[in-house]
Amino acid sequence: MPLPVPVLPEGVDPAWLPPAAFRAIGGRRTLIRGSASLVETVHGEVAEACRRFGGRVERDGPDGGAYDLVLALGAGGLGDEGFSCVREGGTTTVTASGGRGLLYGLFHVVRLGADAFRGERAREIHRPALALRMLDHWDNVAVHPVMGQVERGYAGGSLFWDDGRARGDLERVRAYGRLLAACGINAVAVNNVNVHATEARLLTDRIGEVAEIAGALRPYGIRTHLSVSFAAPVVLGRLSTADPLDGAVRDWWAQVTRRVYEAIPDFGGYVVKADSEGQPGPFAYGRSHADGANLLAAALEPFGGTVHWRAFVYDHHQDWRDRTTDRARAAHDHFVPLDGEFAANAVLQVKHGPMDFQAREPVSPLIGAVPRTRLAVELQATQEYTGQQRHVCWLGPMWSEVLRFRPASGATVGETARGGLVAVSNAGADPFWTGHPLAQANLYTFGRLAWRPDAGPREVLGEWIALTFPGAPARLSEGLHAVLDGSWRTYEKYTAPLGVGFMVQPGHHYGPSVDGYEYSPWGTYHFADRDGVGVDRSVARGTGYAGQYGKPWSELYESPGTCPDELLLFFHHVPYGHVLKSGKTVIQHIYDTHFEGVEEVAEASRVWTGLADLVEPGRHARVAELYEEQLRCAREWRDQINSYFFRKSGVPDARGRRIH
Ligand code: GCW
Repeated sequence: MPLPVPVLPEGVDPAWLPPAAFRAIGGRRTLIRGSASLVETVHGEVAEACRRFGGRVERDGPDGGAYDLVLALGAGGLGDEGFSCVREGGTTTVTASGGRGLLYGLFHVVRLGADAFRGERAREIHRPALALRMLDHWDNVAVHPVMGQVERGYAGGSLFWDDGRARGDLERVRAYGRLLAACGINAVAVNNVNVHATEARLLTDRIGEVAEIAGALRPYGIRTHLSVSFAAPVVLGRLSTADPLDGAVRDWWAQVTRRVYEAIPDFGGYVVKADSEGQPGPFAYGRSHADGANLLAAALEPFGGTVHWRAFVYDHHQDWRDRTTDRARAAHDHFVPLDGEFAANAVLQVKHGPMDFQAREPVSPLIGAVPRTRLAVELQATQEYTGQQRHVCWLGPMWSEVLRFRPASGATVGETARGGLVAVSNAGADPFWTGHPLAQANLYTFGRLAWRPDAGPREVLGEWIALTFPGAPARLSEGLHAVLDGSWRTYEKYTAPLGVGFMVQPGHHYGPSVDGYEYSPWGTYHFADRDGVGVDRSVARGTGYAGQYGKPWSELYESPGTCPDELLLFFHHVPYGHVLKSGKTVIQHIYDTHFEGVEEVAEASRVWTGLADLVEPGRHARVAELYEEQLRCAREWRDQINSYFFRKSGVPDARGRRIH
């Protein structure tokens, strides 16, 4: 039986799957062959498209030239997720070895649109470069007194949970799964890595609620994962210890995990934030993080599950007076000595930068430094530090730079992430899914880069535009490129300069506060004084962090003369008069970029205004309104940063602009 396409609740945006995106398929004759549960999903999609656009779909019919499109299970060797696509003699044929592959093949044809049915197409084989393409939701089940329903969520409530319980509305979850499948995502962790009391129980007596979500996501090839508390045996099991080497603790995890698999046979595994920002972990028992991860890995192993163990372990009670501790060093210091000790089904999940999802950071030196450990790279689609989905900040170029970076090991980050690519989700119950309608582009881009980390981000953005705005005239797609392509660099220009990071309002992290974290325990300092600014992380004079990289990066980052401009203040404390490679002094660079950043936002907002006749009024108005806020906030950043550094340095702007 074909699986009906989910019906979007009234008022919810179809994002990159508007009905018109299926026009080319829906008007044609399609044959579907093979049996597997996901083939029913494919059939449902094509049937719905045909219902709308007048085409025809048949199941398991005979060969023959009568079809425009054949979607067939058959050929081996393409893996569960791969597919081939060829067009000859007037028929486009997608072949896959497994149901997921066929679904991805269908969405490939959707992306091609009418081009899928023109002329001849040589056979192409598509396979994901990374087997795991995952979203981590920082969703709480119960509304948290400080963090709310979704920690760092800027898109309304949770898609899964509402004020203490699972949402009844699984149709919306199904629609979400469908969107995710269309960009290649195949795994979702449904609760926050900070596991509070209510959420801890999802693992045991509330696993049924997780099973329902898993049931809604399964037809789209998405596996469900759960964040768990390392202290669960104590908190839930009433054991006196959670010591990973204790026999009773191991038995407890084994039994609980068996019950999880009874409820969810294709369960993906656990995500764990341990000994990090107050979460419990193995340190309390004098055990290592490999001991901790291997405990859960052993429980999951009989069922083929994986534990994603986060490497975000650092001292968040640092004394700002102490210049020897460097938060940036922490993940490498903790985990490099454990290389080779993790079980085969334990994945070390590393944030892409050494600090915390800033608009600019170097690539984490841990990536490439643990060759005997399966590693997943974690990105942040939710825009905690990049404008909180009130600012346009398309992260494709940043992620692509990270994924193409070559640590000393020689392979790119994308190639090193054998354990997968993960993003903290930016989606929620908001009618546009992501709060800011243009932030949908981040979610789509993440999925496509996880499928192909070496893909060109601008091309991916082009796909998103073509799908989201079917038949967009050139003026619209050019306008969208104009406001999105450079938006990350624009954001970088008006916020913290030259890789120094933070300078945000403490707590919620929105808007500027240059010294907001300067005397705090969080380890996020810029050390500005009257002479200069930046953190000395050199080996010769500073914290030694630069030495955590292999060559050539350790040498390049070591000296201000060779360090790339955009990371200068991350690695060095330099005088305001220090001349950058660009030929400008640091202070003049700060002034110039902050004036430019605001102008660029104003220009983007003008471009958007000019697209009013080409975008539905609701979407246009929402973005226009958000541009007002972005512009206000960018001015605030410009004026606070420029005034702060003018007052510290006493150096006037060479161009005589007004600094308050
Ligand atoms: O970026 C920081 C956030 C925390 C988050 C933490 C993490 C889930 O401010 O809200 O906690 O990172 O990644 O664990």
